[in-house]
Amino acid sequence: MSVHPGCAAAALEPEGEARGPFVQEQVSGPPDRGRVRAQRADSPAAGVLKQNGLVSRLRDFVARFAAARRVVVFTGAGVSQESGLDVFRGTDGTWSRFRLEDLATPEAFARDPERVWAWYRERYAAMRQASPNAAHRVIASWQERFPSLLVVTQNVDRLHQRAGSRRVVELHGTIWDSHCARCGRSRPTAELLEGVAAEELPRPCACGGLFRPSVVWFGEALPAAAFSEAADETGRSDVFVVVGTSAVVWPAAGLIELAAGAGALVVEVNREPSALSDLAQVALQGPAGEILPRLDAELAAWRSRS
Ligand code: BJW
Ligand code: ZN
Repeated sequence: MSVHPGCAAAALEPEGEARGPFVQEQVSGPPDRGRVRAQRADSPAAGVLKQNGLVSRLRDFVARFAAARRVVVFTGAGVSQESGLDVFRGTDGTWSRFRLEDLATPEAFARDPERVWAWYRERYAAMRQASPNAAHRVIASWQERFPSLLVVTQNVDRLHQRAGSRRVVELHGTIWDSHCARCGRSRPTAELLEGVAAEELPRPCACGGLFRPSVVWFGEALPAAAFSEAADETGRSDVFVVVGTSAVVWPAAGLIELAAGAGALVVEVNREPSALSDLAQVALQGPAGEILPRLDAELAAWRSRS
């Protein structure tokens, strides 16, 4: 079953009494993986939901989620978009303005470290200023519902931690730390940038090497311990919630296939259909900062009823 956009809440109203602006319509797929799309309530499709049994299937989804013992939330840049941070892909994304080969590869840094640092300095400033949004807060609150909850993020902004998430795996590193590209010595990015003019490089390491942000660039391996913890938990998860990622960057995106193959209920939350929409059994389409609070309300309502 796949649900668009953000309609679990409406669909879980008593049959035929969908709340809010959306109703659902089954448009395709076998019985156990039918695709459901939301329509405006005034569309000709209104009322279809009651006839095809989707309400009870959506109830099953919330029931299965609420009963989960092991939950993994996997996030990408979209979860921080409502905190004012840029996503990478799409018409407004970073890669529509810059070439990733100039900014996010070790070769780019070797060629032009000033340019790479100028970009990271700007992003670091934006990330420092940003605050967690409703999506980060709901995810953090799920630790109380699901004590073993693990957040696996591709983001380098630390907004999950700032929202209170305690178990966070950073697959692509963090912008808050930097390390020497030669000897590996680590320093907080804030210290490196303090008192350094915008166009200058941070002071080099004692070994003479250049410091660089501790993020994972294209062609670099992901931190082994982080990836292995993420993969272990993913393989054991009952529910795997994917929020705000285009799911095109590997090996991170492979976790979604791992979850689906291991039998987890894969739930997608995204503004748009993505590369993984076919793998997800439930796809909630809309801004994460709106969808996750609605989903959370459904989980709370389910718990209080049962
Ligand atoms: C909303 C929303 C809202 C918007 N609400 N939703 C096949 C197999 C394996 C690897 C490869 C492969 N083919 C190619 C590769 C190599 C490469 C790769 O994957 N390339 C693909 C692009 C083709 N992978 C790598 O190089 C990785 N390393 C590797 O493979 O190493 C091998 C190795 C082994 C051993 C030794 C040595 C090497 C490394 C990948 C590193 C990615 N780095 C970046 C930059 C990080 C640093 C930084 O941030 O500064 O990571 S690139 C960028 O993409 C960043 C992100 O974490 C990552 C993923 O992007 P994300 O988060 O999905 O963002 P978007 O913008 O793509 O999507 C946002 C989504 O949100 C959209 O869907 C919107 O609709 C949605 N959205 N607003 C909800 N409000
Ligand atoms: Zn060094």
